[in-house]
Amino acid sequence: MTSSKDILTLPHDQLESIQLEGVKQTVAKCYENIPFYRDSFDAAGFDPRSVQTLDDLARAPFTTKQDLRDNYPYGMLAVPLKDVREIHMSSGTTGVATVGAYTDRDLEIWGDCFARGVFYANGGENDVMHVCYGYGLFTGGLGAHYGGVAAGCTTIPMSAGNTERQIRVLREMGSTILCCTPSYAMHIADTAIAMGLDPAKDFHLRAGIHGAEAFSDNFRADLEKKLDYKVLDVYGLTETMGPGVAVECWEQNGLHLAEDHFFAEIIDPETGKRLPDGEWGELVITTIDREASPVVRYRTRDITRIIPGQCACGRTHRRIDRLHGRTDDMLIIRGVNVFPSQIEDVMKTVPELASWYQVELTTVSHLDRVTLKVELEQGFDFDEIAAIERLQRSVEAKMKTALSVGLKVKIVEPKSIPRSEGKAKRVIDLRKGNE
Ligand code: DLL
Repeated sequence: MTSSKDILTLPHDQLESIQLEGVKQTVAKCYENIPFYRDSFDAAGFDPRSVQTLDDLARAPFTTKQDLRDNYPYGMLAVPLKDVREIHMSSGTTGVATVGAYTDRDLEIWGDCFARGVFYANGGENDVMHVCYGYGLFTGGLGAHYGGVAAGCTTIPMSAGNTERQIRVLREMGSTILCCTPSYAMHIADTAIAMGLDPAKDFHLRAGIHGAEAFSDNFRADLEKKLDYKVLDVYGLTETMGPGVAVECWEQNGLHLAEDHFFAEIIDPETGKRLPDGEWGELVITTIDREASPVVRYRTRDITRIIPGQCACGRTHRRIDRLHGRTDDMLIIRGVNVFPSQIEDVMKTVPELASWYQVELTTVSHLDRVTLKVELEQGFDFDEIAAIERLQRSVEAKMKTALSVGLKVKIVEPKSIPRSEGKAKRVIDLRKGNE
């Protein structure tokens, strides 16, 4: 099927008819097959048969990440497990991950949605696509991979890591499209430069499809200069599919939502009320044709807006703006989602540590560096340097296991972290673009 290009230029009123039909089916299916939705719709007095227009959906209750966690592992499935072909999970928070399940058709649609990014980059069968998002439970690797295959690219499943090898393969295979997080793309570029190469000349890249974390316009300009290619932003989340929910086109003026598969609303995160196009708020997504893991009014916590008006590219699917942070305290560290509460959970298992801590995020050669400063519990000897160093290493190892991302632990003297009179400032984000 792969992105029959007609769907991308369908008049918007026709897209809305597709959305209305899909939304009606989604709310009905969720009510029938998922006890969580039956309870939540009943509790809110929301009758799924009452949806006659897209505005009517605003009466349905929201779904949150916590709801998905509470129903881990299979409570949110709308189909029997035998029909689920693949499972992904988002990096767990407080130990419980959220699950995204896919039927054969869901996988096909996923590939189709990411393939749009390839088409937006004017790509296809003449491209060699180098995928170094992580393969595994994270949706980045396989989502991009299915997209590359659906778009007809020669797709290279590199996964992340071993940067020198990435560089060798990029050069030798003549890769033309690079898919990874923007920070990893920058790290590849800088490592290549440090190896004495000029990636603008020695690589053959035309386009990068980068997402999973926010990056500034300056960062993008720097990346484009170093690699002599064009960077397209791709957005997505495990709870609604993975990468490909929205992708930027060659105009680089917002990300086209895949509106034939997702219905998007922007709400005021405080009041929950829908906001008009153009206003910034929280993105809420309802899946239209997701079979295994449909969601109704999922609160993404991501801050964006619908860009009013038509895109110069001529495609009719509405655009969201590049993301402006989140409404919760989730941190995205090298593409991995981390909640401060996960850090606290590990700290609680170590009796020598007090509960006062601070997480400092910095950027070192374009990659996130995380330092956790944590106070020693009173009564333990801070002057025992060797013991403190051993403790630091052991806490680092525990954090790495729990968070799937490495951080540096610095144990500091009791009472040395500044106390605040208001909310404790647990996170100091000194990363470029966040200062
Ligand atoms: O990060 C899916 C993905 C993979 C998107 C590869 C793009 C490329 P999760 O791990 O579930 O899924 O994390 C989802 O990451 O709610 C946003 O806060 C953030 N995020 C994703 N894409 C972008 C982006 C993947 N383009 C969470 N810009 C989302 C800024 C992004 N933040």
